[in-house]
Order: sequence, then C-alpha cells, then structure tokens
Amino acid sequence: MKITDAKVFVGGPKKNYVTLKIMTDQGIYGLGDATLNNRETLTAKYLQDYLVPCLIGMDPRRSEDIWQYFYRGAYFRRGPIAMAAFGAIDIALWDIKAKLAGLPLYELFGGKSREGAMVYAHATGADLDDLIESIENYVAQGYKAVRLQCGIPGMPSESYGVSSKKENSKHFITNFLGDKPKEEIWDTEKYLRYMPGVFEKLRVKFGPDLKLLHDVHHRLLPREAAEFAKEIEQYKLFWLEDPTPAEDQEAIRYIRQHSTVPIAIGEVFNSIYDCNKLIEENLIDFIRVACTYAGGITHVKRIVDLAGLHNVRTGFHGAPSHSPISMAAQAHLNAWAPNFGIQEYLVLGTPECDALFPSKHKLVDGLFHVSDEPGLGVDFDEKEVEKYEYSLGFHPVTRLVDGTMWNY
Ligand code: CS2
Ligand code: MG
Repeated sequence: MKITDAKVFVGGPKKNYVTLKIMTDQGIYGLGDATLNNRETLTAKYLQDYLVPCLIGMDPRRSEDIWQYFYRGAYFRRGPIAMAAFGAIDIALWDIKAKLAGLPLYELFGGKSREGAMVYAHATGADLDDLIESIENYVAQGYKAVRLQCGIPGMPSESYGVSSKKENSKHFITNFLGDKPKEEIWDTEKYLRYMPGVFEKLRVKFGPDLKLLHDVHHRLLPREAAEFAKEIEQYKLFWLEDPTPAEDQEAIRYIRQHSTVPIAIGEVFNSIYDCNKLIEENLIDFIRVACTYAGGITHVKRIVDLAGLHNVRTGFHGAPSHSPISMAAQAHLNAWAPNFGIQEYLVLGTPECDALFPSKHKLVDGLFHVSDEPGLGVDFDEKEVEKYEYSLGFHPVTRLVDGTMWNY
C-alpha cells in the first residue's frame, strides 16, 4: 500500500484550520489537523515544502516508522511548528489504519473504557452576575463541568477569557483577528483579592456537585500562585490551570508544597520531554497536551501511558483553534484512556463547521459520544473549504500596570 498524494488546505469558518488529506493507492484517505493557533501558515508551509514530498510512495500503515522518520529526520528536535506538522500526518495515518481495519479508531487502542467522556465548557462573565447566568445556561444543557473566568473589578483592560462588555460575555470566544496583537493590562493584586470570593459564591450557589475549573493563564509568580492555591483549596476546584508559566517546572513543585489543589498543565507543550518530570514526580494532576500540538496520536498516547503510571489524568486542550479532526482524534483517545479525566470542549458545531467537517460524533448532557464510523469519524468537504480565505491573527500581548511585559 502506498501514499499517492497529500494536500494541505487552509481555511474555515472564523478559523484558519490547516487540514491535511493523505491519499492512498487503495482509495482510502486520511485526515489530519495542523492548526497551530495564529501561526497557521507556518505549519502549512512546513508540510508542503518538507514533509509531503517525502510522504509520497511511503506505506501509510507504517505510522510509527513515519513518525520516527520525520521526528529524527528534522535533526532539530521538538518545537510547536514541526510537532504540529508531524501531528497532522500521524492523525491522518491513524485515520487510514482504522478505515483499513473497518473499525472506529478507539478499537485500535484497546476499545472503549466509557460510553460518554465528560467535557467542560467555558463560562465567562464581565462580572459575577453575568458569570452566574453563563454557568446556569450550561447547567441547563446538562454540562457537569464548567471552566469559569470572571471580569475583575477595576482591572485596567479586558483580560484572558473574559469580555468587558456584558452583552458579549456569555459565549465569549477570543477574537484573535487583526494585523497586530491587541494589548492587555494585567493587575495581579486585584485578581488575587477578587477571585477567591468568586469561587466561594459559586460553590454556595451551585452546590458541591458541579465541577468548577479555572484557568490562570500563566499570570502568577510561584509565591503568588502558592498562596492563591492554598486559599482556594476549600472551594474544591476540579482543577487550577496554568497557575504559572509551564517552562519553570520547579515553580510547580513550590505550589505543590503549599496546596493540594489539583493542577492542570500542558497546553503549550509539544513533547513528552516537556512533561515527563512533571508527571513522574507527581507535580501535576492533569496533563493538557493536544493531539495537534504534541505530535499526533502516536506521541500523545505515549504521554497518556506515562501519565497513567503516575495517576495523572488527561485533560486535553480543546480550544476553538482545534478543528473537528484533532478533536475527534482526542475523542477516540478519551473513549479508551484508562486515566481519562476530562475534555475541554467549545461547541464547534455551527452549521458552517458541520458542512466543512461532517461527522456523527455527538455531545449529550455534557458527555461526548464518539461515533462508531470507521476511522476518525470525521470527513472534510474540499468544495466547502474554497469559501474561506486565510486571515491574519495574533495572540494578544499582556503588560503589567507599570508597563512591564507579562504573559498572555
Ligand atoms: C486556553 C486557550 O483553552 C484554554 O485553556 O488557555 O484558549 C489558549 O488561550 C489558546 O489556545 C491560545 O492559542
Ligand atoms: Mg488554558
């Protein structure tokens, strides 16, 4: 069996999805996602210029060997652009493998460990009342877990995950489009003073069963994060995400020494070598890698297995930048993983998105049910993608009140 061609497409409704389609001499094709948020043209170019020409003629069933060929062949190790490009190829090859077997992908991992995998939605509010409304809306739809981000009184600008305008805030999704990064100002003291009270009020309002998550988005210093984690321990969060930037792993140890709040880290990681120490030394509770950013199914499954040995559960990244293809790859891993924790899931199912990526996966009562179609269970409409053009976008940049550059 041989790969005969591979095409890269860039475009989608409000997102520059980078979609890879690998064709074979047996008529079966596979789909992969290489959407590296706000750097999409780079993964597309990496695939087109360096990887696709080598793929032609290879045996698509040899996904492990192909992964090693590209990873080792790059010489320069890791990095988000390369790993996302390898990830797209890998996801597409697993799609082909499962279609060849005539089985849904999860069967190749060892079958289902659960029928529905718990997801969390993003509840946001310009202020607390607004946030409560947003949470109520998800609870009414059957969600069992929500991530909550709340506007902070007196915060000098919009900050991560929250709209300052009440009317936008309920289904707020960051708009990255524009020809320069937007600038945000962050005030740590105001945040640390206000947020614990938010958790307290939400616990009282929603009771003990609703799972509450919160993303600090890399904003705190280790000592601040430790103090914050200690203070909010009593509100029993499901997780506290990215309290400090993940590259300083000693900072996580420091937080750990002061609090038992569950810590979730890893959306910016692209390799097992970014998180093996965090996992092996039990410094985190949830690993947040994504199939696209961390080298595809072959590599992420290795991370999941390592995590399982150390009681670290999965909580794959699922921001809207991931196309339904990588979300499907993660859904199959979620159906199987013995150490599954939760999946971030922001409703991608607009009519435009469904037209571009038809699938039978479904979300029922806050649980994701993976489809039983052979392969990933997602298709891609090449005619539909012609409607979309690439638009430039950037992550915002953040400064402290005195102007110092900080972490978005
Ligand atoms: C976030 C992301 O979903 C999350 O947890 O941290 O929305 C993140 O800001 C974006 O993926 C950045 O590309
Ligand atoms: Mg996050």
